[in-house]
Amino acid sequence: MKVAILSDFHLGFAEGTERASECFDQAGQALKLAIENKAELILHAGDLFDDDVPSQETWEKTFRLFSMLNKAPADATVVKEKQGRQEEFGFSHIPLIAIHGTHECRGKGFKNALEVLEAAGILVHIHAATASFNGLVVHGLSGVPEKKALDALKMWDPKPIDGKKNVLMLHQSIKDYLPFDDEMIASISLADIPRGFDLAINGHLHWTSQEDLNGSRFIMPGSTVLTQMKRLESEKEKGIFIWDTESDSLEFVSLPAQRKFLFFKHKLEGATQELVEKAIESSMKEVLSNQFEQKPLVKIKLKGSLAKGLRQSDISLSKVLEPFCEKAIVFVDKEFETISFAKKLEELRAMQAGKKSISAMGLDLLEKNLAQTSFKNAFDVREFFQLFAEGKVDDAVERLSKNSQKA
Ligand SMILES: [Mn+2]
Repeated sequence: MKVAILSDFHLGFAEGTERASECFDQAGQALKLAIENKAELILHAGDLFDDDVPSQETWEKTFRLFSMLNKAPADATVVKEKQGRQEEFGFSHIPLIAIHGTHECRGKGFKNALEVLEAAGILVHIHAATASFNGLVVHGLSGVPEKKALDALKMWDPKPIDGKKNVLMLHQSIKDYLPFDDEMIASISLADIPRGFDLAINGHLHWTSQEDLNGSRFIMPGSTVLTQMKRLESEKEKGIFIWDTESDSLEFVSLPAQRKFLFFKHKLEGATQELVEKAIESSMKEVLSNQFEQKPLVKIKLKGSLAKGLRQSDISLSKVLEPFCEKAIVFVDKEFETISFAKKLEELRAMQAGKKSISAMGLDLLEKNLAQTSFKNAFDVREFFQLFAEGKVDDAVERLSKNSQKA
């Protein structure tokens, strides 16, 4: 049997923007690939929706999207089993088994969006449960808060069933893929993935990956739409896996028409408006030397430091980006370490060390900042500070306006 493995459609992503149709277009391509490759079962590893409560517009497009499954008619029954209780689901089209992701998570007592799709007969939703079809057992744990994920996995303790093909399906961060260790962000490592399954599948992380864990395979289909714009996503295509359970072959098939994503990083020291513009223009020149079917998505990350006295907000991007907005969707990330900010902190620390009161520190700062302006002692700083400190803002404003009239 051929099984199509998909993840992270994020239906409803970028609603109301020029990218609104992208999640539906690319999810449609993924389902089409599943049908064209003669899959008899589709697995979805979570974040089918982008929002926990999708909008009416998203629901409408979602039902239209899944009506495509009727092109693969079937007479199939999936059996869900949770805590010894069995439930049968009949399908007149290719059956779909899904877990929910972090984006669909809702509080206790509330129905999540996948439960709605299950009630509509489109899929079978599992959480700490199994779903069986045609000799294959899917053991699924939906997305849980990362901090609790390892405990939840251990408590659930899934075991492959003898004589069947077994698949494990999760939707979590995996420590091995992250650059730092933080249990709020990931508590599960590849070493914690239960063994003995023919295939372990994970959603949540949006780039595709395939690992061999001592003979048992671990795959991440990745998302079908770009939402996070991580560098890794610019290097790997979006697509789906097709797994043949008999031959055990596994193939990644790319979506035929996906929006291209290009990532650039510039490290600038003592950056000025001019240097930033030059960096952006050089990246955009490279982008536009290629031809694209759809406007490409471009992320330009700016690192390093700003010229003395400049703040991030002093760097304006609208003018330099304007000529490109017809040809690309560009995001610029300004991650400059501001020297002045570090200096300010230093000053505060020095003042605190001198055990000045908060108001004395405030007054010193105000005087220092005013000295850098053209204020030239136009009013008595101490008097005004005192008025502000006592909350007499109206009095202060009145005096200020009198002063300026005099001037
Ligand atoms: Mn996701």
